[in-house]
Amino acid sequence: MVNPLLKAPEGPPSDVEDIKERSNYLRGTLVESMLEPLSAGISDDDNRLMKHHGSYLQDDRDLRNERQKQKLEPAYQFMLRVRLAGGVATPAQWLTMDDLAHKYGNGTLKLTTRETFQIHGILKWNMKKTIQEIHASMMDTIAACGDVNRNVMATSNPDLSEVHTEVHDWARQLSDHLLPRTRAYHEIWLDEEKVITTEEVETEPMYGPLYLPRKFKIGIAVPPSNDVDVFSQDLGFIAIVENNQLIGFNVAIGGGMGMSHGDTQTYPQVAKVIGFVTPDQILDVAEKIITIQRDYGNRSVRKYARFKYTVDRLGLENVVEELESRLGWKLQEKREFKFDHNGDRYGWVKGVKGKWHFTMFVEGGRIIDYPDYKLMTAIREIAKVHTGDFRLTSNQNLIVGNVSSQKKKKIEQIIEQYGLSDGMKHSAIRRSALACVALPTCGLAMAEAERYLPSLMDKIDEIVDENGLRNKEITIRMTGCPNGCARHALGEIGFIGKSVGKYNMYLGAAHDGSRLSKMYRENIGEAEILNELRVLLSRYAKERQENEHFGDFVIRAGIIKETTDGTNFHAS
Ligand code: SRM
Ligand code: SF4
Repeated sequence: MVNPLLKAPEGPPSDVEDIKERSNYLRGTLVESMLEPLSAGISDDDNRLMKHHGSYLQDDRDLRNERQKQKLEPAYQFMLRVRLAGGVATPAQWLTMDDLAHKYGNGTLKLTTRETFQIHGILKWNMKKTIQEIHASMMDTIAACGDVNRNVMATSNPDLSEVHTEVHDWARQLSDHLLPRTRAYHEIWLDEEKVITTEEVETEPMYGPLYLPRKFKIGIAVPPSNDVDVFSQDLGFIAIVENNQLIGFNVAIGGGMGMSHGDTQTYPQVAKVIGFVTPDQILDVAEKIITIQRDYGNRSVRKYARFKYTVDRLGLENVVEELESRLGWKLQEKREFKFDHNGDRYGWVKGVKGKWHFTMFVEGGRIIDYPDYKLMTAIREIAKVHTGDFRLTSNQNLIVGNVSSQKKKKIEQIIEQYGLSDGMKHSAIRRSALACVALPTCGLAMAEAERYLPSLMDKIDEIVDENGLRNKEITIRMTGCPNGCARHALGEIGFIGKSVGKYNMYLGAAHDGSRLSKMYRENIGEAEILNELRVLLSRYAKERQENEHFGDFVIRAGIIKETTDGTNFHAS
């Protein structure tokens, strides 16, 4: 039963709606575009569809001006993102990704903030081969981007291994259950023969022919770790564990990070907990929530189309009522839970069944061989002997997971030989820092993030040391634009790129990822950032209460006003 009072916003459909409608279930003219020999790029329309296949056309922005001067087309290349539910990959899959990055990409791998791999720099002519090799390694890139449910995240840190295994399995099931049903991907990239020939017979039972108004994201957290930033998800599940048994999940809806500079109708939002469900109910809950967004999301203006705006516009209670009506049953009362942090816990930890897990710090999530730190080679060496798994964390780090006691010694040797535990020598604040990709590949970046943050952190570390805060975990999040790919608004200190070298600075998010930050300074460069931090961190060192986190301190000390909800994120 659909509530007749609920309505989608009126207005003409956006251009992307039109492209999807004409695409014949995400096919468009991708086959022709990929074969077109005169350009390394593809048409705008096909690029919109390409996202649903896990890829974006990009160009190397470092080369843009020079190529323009030379009247050459931009240095087109593709970014490819893998669907990897819960971020778990086998050693063989790791080796495939490493190999593909060297053969067809820019020789590096990016571990993303949603627990998966990206390869940058793939030329059009190599895209099909790359996707086929990923497929042969039992992975795919379907729905890694686009107006569909994206990679499903799950808490990676394996201190409670048995529950984690179950939770990862639910992440996989959600990911599979919510996949688009079109065979377009298989036909275009894997040369599957087209069996269905008319649009009448091919259907998308859940999404419909227009898919969703916008991307949709799901994450599962296992308290006390909120590493997946469950409140930033369109749909978050919080595992409820009693006597070491997973009894179900609290359901949280309507989170999201993106916004646009200067448009206060766009804002980051935290998801709200609406009730509790048992494990066997989560597929149904996810599906029905997605259909609510399908039916009521804004298909006219994409920047207002995320589910968080749908929830805020319709009203949380109405959305819950609609959900229960579609489910045909009621959610149970939400259960108690407590998060401590949203970061990773580094080093070795012993899980169940005698298996060990090693979490390593990967700055900016970039797997690369630096001149004096052969990170990529080291992990390749581990993958060659490892019999457990790799877990990509939502903080862009890596866990060598499920190491048997027999293999531990060998893996420890490699870790030592290549200095993989050296990350632990960094300050806790540096280990808690995230940066999105930004320049040179991201077409939307207004400022640097991943390439710049390490040098800024060198300077912040000096301030940290001057104030005796080396072991104090404070989360820092930097993004090259307000889209928030490193979940900037949930960093105790956040930086959003405004223009080259200039950032808006945010303070006051909760250390456990439950409260958003607020803007503290606008459009400042490095000197001002460091001046501000010198004062703030010195005050924190002297005035903080026992166990008080930085994000809470700045509010108590009256330095910044608390953001109680996304709708007052912009209020000073
Ligand atoms: Fe993101 C768009 C990279 C996580 C919000 N994001 C992009 C694009 C594809 C740029 C574009 O549209 O042309 C970036 C590609 C850069 C590149 O060169 O690789 C990009 N996003 C990333 C990654 C790789 C950042 C990273 O350093 O890890 C993350 C890949 C995640 C994944 O594996 O699926 C990534 N993006 C996020 C997150 C964090 C999360 O999901 O937990 C967010 C904030 C949460 C959210 O969605 O609300 C995020 N990305 C966006 C947005 C803003 C969406 C909005 O609501 O307005 C955009 C722009 C858009 O969609 O129009 C965007
Ligand atoms: Fe690009 Fe902006 Fe996302 Fe950074 S936050 S990767 S600059 S879209």
